[in-house]
Amino acid sequence: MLTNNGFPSMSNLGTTIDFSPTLVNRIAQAPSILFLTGAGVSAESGVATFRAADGLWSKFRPEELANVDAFLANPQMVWEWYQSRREVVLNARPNAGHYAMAAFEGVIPETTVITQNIDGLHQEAGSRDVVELHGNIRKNFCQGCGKRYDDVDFLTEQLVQQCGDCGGMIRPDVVWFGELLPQQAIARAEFLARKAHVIFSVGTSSLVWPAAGIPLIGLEAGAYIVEVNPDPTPLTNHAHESIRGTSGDVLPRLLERVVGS
Ligand code: BJW
Ligand code: ZN
Repeated sequence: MLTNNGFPSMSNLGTTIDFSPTLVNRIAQAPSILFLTGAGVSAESGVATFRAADGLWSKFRPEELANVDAFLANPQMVWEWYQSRREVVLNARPNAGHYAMAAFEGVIPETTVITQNIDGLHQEAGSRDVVELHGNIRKNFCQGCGKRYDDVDFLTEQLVQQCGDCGGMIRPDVVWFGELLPQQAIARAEFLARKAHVIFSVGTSSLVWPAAGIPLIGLEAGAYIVEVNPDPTPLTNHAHESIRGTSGDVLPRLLERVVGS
């Protein structure tokens, strides 16, 4: 039984999932696997997703909040929105899905997590190799001169902060629509996708690019593509397998199945 790394004992799990032998064998023999994750992975930690009926974008329009023009036009509004989300993230804890992905490292040492999430929960769960495509809400930088403010805790600041060097506005270190992804992160993600033997797309709607293209790059290079999501996405028709369920439910069971194989 696997109870290391903090994720729950499998003995209490209810109905079984019949994972395909092909999938189990592929994972057991894979020199490297890759998890591409999205907001759904943190849903079971209480962090809202974006595009669900009750998700963030149902209450707030992305074009008003998640792009640089919105920030320049109304910095205070955007700052407050991120402050409220920071509070949620800092109070959230990793869930069984995060812990299972971290524990896969004990089975396949070359396990990488490429995440669109900005909450840092994969690292908190113990994943050692995490590539953040869309930044990290815990960090900040100056919109004017780029100076980093990573170690400054702005959590209690209600007003948008100004840079001590240039007087510019300080913003969260997240990637907004129309902005380039951190070049090193996307380059490494594409490199890893080309060499991974199994790629999991977990908890993402596969709508936002270039992240949505990562499994497709892997597919072209010969990887076995597996989607874990309660709902279909544009990736579904390209994936070798789609497992309909939540990451916190499916991934610990899959890990146990692979370890027991
Ligand atoms: C569960 C679950 C459970 C629920 N378990 N699952 C090519 C074609 C078309 C457009 C473009 C393109 N290339 C670039 C673009 C433009 C744009 C884009 O993709 N637009 C599309 C939306 C049309 N991309 C960009 O602008 C990117 N920049 C860029 O490409 O620069 C160069 C360029 C610029 C302009 C033109 C061309 C090139 C930047 C993208 C930045 C995205 N930023 C955000 C906000 C981050 C900050 C913040 O948090 O506020 O990132 S948007 C938002 O979406 C966030 C997420 O990371 C991202 C993805 O969302 P995700 O994670 O998939 O969440 P949801 O809510 O959509 O889905 C959750 C899923 O989980 C669902 O499927 C559920 O079913 C499932 N689920 N519970 C498992 N328990
Ligand atoms: Zn500055």
